[in-house]
Amino acid sequence: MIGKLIDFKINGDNRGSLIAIENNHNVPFDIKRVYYIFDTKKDVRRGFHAHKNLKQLAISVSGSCKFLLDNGKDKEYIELNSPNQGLLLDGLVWREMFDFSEDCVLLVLTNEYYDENDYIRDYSKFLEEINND
Ligand code: T46
Repeated sequence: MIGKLIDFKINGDNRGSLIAIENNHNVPFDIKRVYYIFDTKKDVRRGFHAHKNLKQLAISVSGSCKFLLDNGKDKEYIELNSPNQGLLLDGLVWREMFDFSEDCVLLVLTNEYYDENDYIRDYSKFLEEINND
C-alpha cells in the first residue's frame, strides 16, 4: 500500500467516544502542526501535489472524503470515513482529495511547520524527483 491506515483505539462508554493521539505513540512522529480542511464545496478536488519530506496523518473526524495516492508507479484510492482511522502519508506521494461530504472535517497532523518549498506542485517534476530518488 502507498498510504498506511492506522486504527485508533476508541475510549467509549455510555456517554460517547473519545480518541487520544499522542506523539510517537499512535502517531509515528512528533507533531509540529495541525490543520483541518472543512466546508469543501461540492465536486471540488484538492491537493494535486507531493511533499519532498513531510510526514502527515489525515483523519476524517467528521464525514468522509477520498484520496487518490500515486507513487509514480502505482495508484490507489482510499476512502476516509471514520474518526478512528488515520491515513499516514510518508515519502514522495502525489495526492488528490475529492468526494468530500458536506460535513467532512479532514484533520491533518504533520511533523513539520508549513513550508511551501517542500511542495512539488507539478506532476512532471514529481516524476523527475521519483526517478532521481
Ligand atoms: C496536503 C493536503 C492533504 C497554510 O498557510 N498553512 C498550512 O499549514 C497549510 C496546509 C496551508 N496553508 C495555506 C496555503 C494555501 O494558501 O492554505 C491554503 C490552502 O492550502 P493548499 O492549497 O495547499 O491545500 P490542499 O488542500 O490542496 O492541500 C493540503 C496541504 O497543503 C497539503 O500539505 O498534503 O492538504
